[in-house]
Amino acid sequence: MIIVKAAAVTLVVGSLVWVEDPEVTWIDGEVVEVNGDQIKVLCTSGKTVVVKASNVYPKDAEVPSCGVDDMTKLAYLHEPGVLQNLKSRYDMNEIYTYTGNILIAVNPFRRLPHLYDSHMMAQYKGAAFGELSPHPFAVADAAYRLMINEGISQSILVSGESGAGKTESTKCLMRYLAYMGGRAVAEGRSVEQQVLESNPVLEAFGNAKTVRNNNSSRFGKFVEIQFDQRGRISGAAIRTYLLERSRVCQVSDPERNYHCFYMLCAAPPEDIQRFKLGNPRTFHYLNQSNCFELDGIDDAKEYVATRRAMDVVGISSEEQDAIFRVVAAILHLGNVEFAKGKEMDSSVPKDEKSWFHLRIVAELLMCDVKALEDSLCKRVIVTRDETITKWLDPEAAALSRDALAKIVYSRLFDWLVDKINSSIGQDPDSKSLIGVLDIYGFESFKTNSFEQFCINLTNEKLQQHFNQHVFKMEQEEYTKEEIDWSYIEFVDNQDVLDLIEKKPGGIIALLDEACMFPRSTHETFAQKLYQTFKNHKRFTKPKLSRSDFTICHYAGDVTYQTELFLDKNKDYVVAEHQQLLGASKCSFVASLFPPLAEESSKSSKFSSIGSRFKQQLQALLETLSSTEPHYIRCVKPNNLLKPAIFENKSVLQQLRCGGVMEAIRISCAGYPTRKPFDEFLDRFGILASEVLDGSSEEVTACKRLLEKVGLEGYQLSLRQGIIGSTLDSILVPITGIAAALLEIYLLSSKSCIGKTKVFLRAGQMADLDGRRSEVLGRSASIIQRKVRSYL
Ligand code: AOV
Ligand code: MG
Repeated sequence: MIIVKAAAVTLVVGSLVWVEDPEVTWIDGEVVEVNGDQIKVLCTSGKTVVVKASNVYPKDAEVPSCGVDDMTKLAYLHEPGVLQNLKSRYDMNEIYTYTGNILIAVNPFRRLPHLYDSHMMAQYKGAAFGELSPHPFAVADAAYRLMINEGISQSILVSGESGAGKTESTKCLMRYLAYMGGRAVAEGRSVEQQVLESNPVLEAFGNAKTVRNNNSSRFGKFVEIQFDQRGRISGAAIRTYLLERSRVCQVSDPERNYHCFYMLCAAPPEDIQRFKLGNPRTFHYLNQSNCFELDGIDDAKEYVATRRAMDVVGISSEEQDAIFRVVAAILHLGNVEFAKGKEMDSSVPKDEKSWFHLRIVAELLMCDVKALEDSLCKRVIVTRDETITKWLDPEAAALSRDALAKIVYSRLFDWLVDKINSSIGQDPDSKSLIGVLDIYGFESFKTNSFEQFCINLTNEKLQQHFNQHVFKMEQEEYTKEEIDWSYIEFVDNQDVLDLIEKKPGGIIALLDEACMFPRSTHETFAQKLYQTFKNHKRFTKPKLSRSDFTICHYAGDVTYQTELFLDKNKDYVVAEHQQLLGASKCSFVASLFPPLAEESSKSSKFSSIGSRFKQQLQALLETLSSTEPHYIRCVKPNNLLKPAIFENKSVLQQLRCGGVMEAIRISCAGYPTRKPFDEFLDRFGILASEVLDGSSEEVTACKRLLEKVGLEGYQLSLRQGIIGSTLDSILVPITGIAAALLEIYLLSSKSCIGKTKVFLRAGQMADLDGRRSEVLGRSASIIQRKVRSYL
C-alpha cells in the first residue's frame, strides 16, 4: 500500500478528500490512485482529476448529512468543511450556524415567520446558549442574561456585505430585547415601542434600493439600549454614521433615491396638493433612474406607516408636516435648471419651468425667492478691503443647487436622529446597556471612492476588535481546561490602521493637508501618498495609474480612485446657503441651520469628514471595548437575491472578509480540534486497542493512546503537571533564550490533555483519521485474504 503524507494528512486509496475546483471552489471525491505526491481523485461530479497531495483537504466522512449546528464540532476546521456545513444546513432552511460563540446567518431571501414569532421568543427566554438551534434570539438572550447576572454592558455586532441581512438581524435582536425588557402592561408609547418604531422612521429616510439590496441602509447605526436595575428598558440612544449624501441628487439605474421621496409622491391627495407634488417621473432627482416602484412595496401605505411610526417616536404632526415639506422642497429644487445669463460666465434659472420650481422651493422652505436665486447663482467673496460678488456659470450653479439639496437632506436626517433620541430619552441612572451595531460591511467595487475608504476603515477597526476578542475567547477556553496558552501567535492588522489613521503621516492626515492647501489636486495628493508610502507593506501604486492607490486590507486588496477624495472630505456649508436658510420664516427649517459660532463663520478653515469619522469610530470602539461583545456574521448566499441558491465562491469570499476564516485561523494557531475524552477514544481506540482494556480512567486511556500514536500528550495544566509547574515557578523569572526554548518545546507538542477534552494541533486529527482508515483498510484486506484462503 502506498501512503503519501502531505499537508499533514495521510492519504491512501479510498481516502475522502476535497479538491479545489474553479467553479464550486471545493468539490469532494475519493482518492483512486497515489503516485508519489500526485494523487488521482474521482470527484462526485464524475470528473477525475490528478492533483498534488498537498493541495487537497481531508473530508470528514462522519459529518451527518444535515450538518452540525456549531462549526467547532467539525473534525476538520478548513474552508471546504465549513462551506459544506453551511450549505447542507441552508438546503434545509437552517439558516443559522454557530462557530463557537459567533452566529453565522445566511440570508434565506424568503420569509420564515415561524422562526421569529412570539412562541419562539418564549422558547429562547432563559434557555442555555447552544441548547436550542442557533438563533439571533439566543445571542440576544445570552447578552441580556450576562448583563443582568454580571452587570456587564454588552454589545452585539452585526456585519456582512450589502444585502446579507444585517438590518433584518438587528431588528430581530431589538424585538427580542424589547420583549425581555418590556413592561407587562402596555403603556401606550412605551420606551421599548419607541425604540422599535425608530427603525421604520430611519429606514424611510436613510434606506434606498440599490443593486445589491432593495432596502439598503445608506448609513451605519449603533443603538444603545439602556436598562434599569430590574432589567427593564429605561432609555436608548441611537448613533448614526456617514449617511450617503450623494444619493440625494445622483441616482443610477436601476437604483432609487431614499424611500421617503417616493412615499411622499404617493401621499394622500391633500398632501400632494399642499406640497405641489406629482408623478415621481417628473422629478430630476428621481428620474435619472428608471426604477420608481419596488416589488411588493406600496409607497402609499409606507407613507401612512412612516407617519404612524413618527407619531410613536414622538414627532408631532406639525413637525411631520415640516419634514415632508422639506423633502418636497428638495424634489422641486432638483428641477431648477440653469442657463447662461447676461453677464460673462453668469447663470439664471433656465426657463419658466425652472422659475416655477424655484418659487415653490422658496415657498416650501419659507425663504426669499431672490435670496434663493442668488445663493444658487452667485458667490460673495469677502476680502480685507472689499466685497466682491462673483457669478457662477450654469454648471457651477447646478453644483451649488446639488450642494444645497445634500446639506438640507443630511441636516434633516441628523435632526430626525436627535429628535428620536431626545424623545425616547436617556436614562442617566442606567447601569448597563446592550448596544447593537448594524454597520456597512467591507466593500470592494470596480471603482472605489472616499465612501469605500471610510467603510473599509470601519471594517479594519472592527476586525481588529474581533480578532482580539476571538483570541481572548480562545485563551479563556484553554484556561477553563487548565491548559497553557502562552505560545499562541497572533498577527493583527495594526499596520493597515496605522497606514490610514496615524497622526501625523497617515492617509487621512495627508488628505486633510491636501484639502487645506488651495493648490492641491487629487494628483498631487496621490503623488504625496506614493512618496510617503513607497515602502509600506500594505500600500501599492497600481502600475498604469497616476492617481489610484491600493490598500492591502485584511479582506483583500482594494484600489481606490482619488478623483473625488478631496471634495468628499470637505464638509462645509456654503455661507450663502447658511444665511438663506438660517433666516427662514419656518422655525423648523431655521433650526436645521443654527447660527455658526463667530469664529468659524469667519475663518475659511474646512472641517474634515475623514477626521471626524475617524473620531466617531474611535468613540464607538471605546464604547465597544467597555462591553462584552457578541458577533453575528451575515452571509449573502447569492447575488440574485433569490431563495435556495447557495453560491460557494461568493460565500467563501464573505467568510474570509467577515473574519470567520480568520477566527478559524486564530483558533488553528492553538489546538483547534477538541474532542471530549469518550468521543476521542471511540474514534481512535482502534489505533491502539490495548489502551481500551477498561481498567484505566478515560483520561489515562487518552494519554496512553496519544503516546502509542506518537502524539505525546502533555498535561499542560496551569496548576499541575510537569510543564504547568515549570511555568508557574520558572516562567516568570526566565526570559530570553530559556523562554524561547520553552516555547519551541511547547510548540512541538502535537496534543494536549485538558480536564475534559483532548486538544489537537491543526492537521493532527486528519493524520489520525488517515491512520484509522489505513488500519481499517488493512483489517479489511486481512479479512479478504482469509476469505480467499478458505476457498
Ligand atoms: P443588510 O442590512 O445587510 O444590507 P437587509 O437586512 O436589509 O440587508 O436584508 C436584505 C433583504 O434580505 C431583506 O430586505 C429581506 O428581504 C431579506 N432578508 C434578510 N434577512 C432575512 C431573514 N432573516 N428572513 C427573511 N428575509 C431576510 V445593507 O443595509 O444593503 O449593507 O447596506
Ligand atoms: Mg441594512
